[in-house]
Amino acid sequence: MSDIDTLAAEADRSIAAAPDLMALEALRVTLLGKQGSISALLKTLGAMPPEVRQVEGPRIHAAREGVTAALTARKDALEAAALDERLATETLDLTLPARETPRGAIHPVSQVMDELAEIFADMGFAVATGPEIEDDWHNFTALNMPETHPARAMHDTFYFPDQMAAGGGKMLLRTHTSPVQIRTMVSQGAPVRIIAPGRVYRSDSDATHTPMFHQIEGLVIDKGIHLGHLKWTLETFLKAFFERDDIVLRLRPSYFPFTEPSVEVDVGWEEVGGRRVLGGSGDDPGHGWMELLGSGMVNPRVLEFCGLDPAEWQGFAFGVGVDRLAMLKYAMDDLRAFFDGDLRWLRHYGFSALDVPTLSTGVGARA
Ligand code: 2NL
Repeated sequence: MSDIDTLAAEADRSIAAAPDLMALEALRVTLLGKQGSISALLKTLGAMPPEVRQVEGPRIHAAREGVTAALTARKDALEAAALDERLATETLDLTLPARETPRGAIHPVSQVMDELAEIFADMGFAVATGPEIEDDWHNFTALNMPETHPARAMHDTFYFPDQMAAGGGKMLLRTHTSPVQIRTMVSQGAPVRIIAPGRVYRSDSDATHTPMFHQIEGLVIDKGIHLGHLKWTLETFLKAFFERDDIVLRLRPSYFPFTEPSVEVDVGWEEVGGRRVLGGSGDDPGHGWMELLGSGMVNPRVLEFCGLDPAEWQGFAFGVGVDRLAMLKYAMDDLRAFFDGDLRWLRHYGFSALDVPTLSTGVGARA
């Protein structure tokens, strides 16, 4: 056997015996590297007489190809074995519970918004949203508040000094979510049954007012709608929200430019353990009334602004502060803490992501 055959046979033996990829790579360098033994054989070709080279050349090249193929085959085998071993040892038990409990908390305002959506969805209302930057037509004019209307001043509006709407009107931060309902009536016509929850802005800041707060408005437009529908809807909503069947409403005449007649809604409260809790008639001894909502029958002029014929369509609307509802339901006494972003407050008053409000468990249930 020539030295080529010996070298090739030895190489095959050590390649087959290489225990791991690192040993195999070391072998590759020893055989095929610049200083490798096969490379050394190749270098001898130059000094050979042509007739010898014609015989030895193909043998050396064949040996190199054989070694290369053996290296590749052993590499594939070692890698397959390593994968098999990982697959056998690295098992995942998908039935194990999460190791970490979820961090973070749902803000009470978000939780209450979800509760409201759930309650009104059950009564057939859809949730509508719209822009927080509005023009004065959608925020005021269409709501029967012309340029000179004193209620415009009452709303303490944040105007954008340099922006004008397409029609030449002023741009502003919406002062209520009514423009969402205006947009819905204009674009979809009647009938309508929506709630519009969201952020609203008024230039007002003290212990009980923040310049940004949350409001939810409701709007129903259909044929033959009257105050009875309004009262039933608000009563059903408040009973579901406060999870008490003895919620008593008192409707008082009021004034809003966008409703006629306008109705302010008070809810009876009683004192329990030094705290005012909603429930019972406010006229009973030890009880009182708390103003909670504004509402009314949609002013025919508003319907006309939206392209609806008031002879055909009627409706009711209401508006209520979400932050206020959250404070009442979850016994929080400081509105400003809502927007401080204090994690200690949020851990105390926040909700688990698992506390999804559903009517079947009661919208206020904590998991
Ligand atoms: C309040 C009063 C209210 C409305 C909002 C409304 C919307 C349209 C038409 C007519 Cl599109 N009305 N919304 C009606 C009455 C009262 O909110 O005191 N909110 C906190």
